[in-house]
Amino acid sequence: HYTFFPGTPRWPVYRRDLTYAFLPGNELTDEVKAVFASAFQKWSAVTPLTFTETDSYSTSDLTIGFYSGDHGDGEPFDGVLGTLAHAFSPPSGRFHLDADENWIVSGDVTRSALPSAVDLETVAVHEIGHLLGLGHSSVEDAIMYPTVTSRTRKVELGDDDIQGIQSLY
Ligand code: TQI
Ligand code: ZN
Ligand code: ZN
Repeated sequence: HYTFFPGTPRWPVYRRDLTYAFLPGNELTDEVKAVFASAFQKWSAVTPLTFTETDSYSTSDLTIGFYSGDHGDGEPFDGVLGTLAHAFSPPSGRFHLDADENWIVSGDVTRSALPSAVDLETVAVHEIGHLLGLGHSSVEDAIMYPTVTSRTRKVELGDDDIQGIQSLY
C-alpha cells in the first residue's frame, strides 16, 4: 500500500502547473531531457498536474541536478550504486542524481554488460513520486516500492501508485 510523508505534504491547488529546470553545470543532451519529460508524463497522465521545462532554474518549482559526493545538502552521494538519487517532499522540489552512476539513457538496461548499470527513467519516475509527496509502497508492482534498481527497468505506474497519487491530487 502507498504511503505519504509525515504531515502529508503536497503541491497546493494553485500550484498544479509545475515547471522544472536543470541546474547549471550539467550539460544534458536532448536525449537525457527527453527521459525526464517521459517520466513526468507518467504522472501527469493520471493527475491534474502538468510539468513544463523552463530555463529559469531560480524560479522553477522543481530543480534537477547531477552531483558527485558531498553537494551541500547533508546527504552526500556515495559513488557507484548505493544511493542513486534523492528527491525531497513538497514544496521543496529538489531532485538530485548521483553523477557517478552508470546511467543508462537509452537501450535495454537488463542486457547491459555493466552490473552497475542503472536505468535513468526508472529512477526518475520513482523520484518524481517523492517530489509529488508519495513515500514508499509495500506493493511490489508499484513504482514506489523500494527495491533493487541496477539492471532493472520499471517505468509504468502500478495501480497502487495511481491510487496513491489520485488521493493526493
Ligand atoms: N534513494 C532513496 C529513494 O529514493 C532515498 C530514500 C531513502 C528516500 N528513503 C527514503 C526518499 C524515503 C524518500 C523517502 O528511495 S535510492 C529506489 C528504490 C533509490 C531507490 O537512490 O536508494 C529507486 C532511487 F525504490 F528502488 F529503492 C530510486 Cl527506484
Ligand atoms: Zn542532494
Ligand atoms: Zn524512494
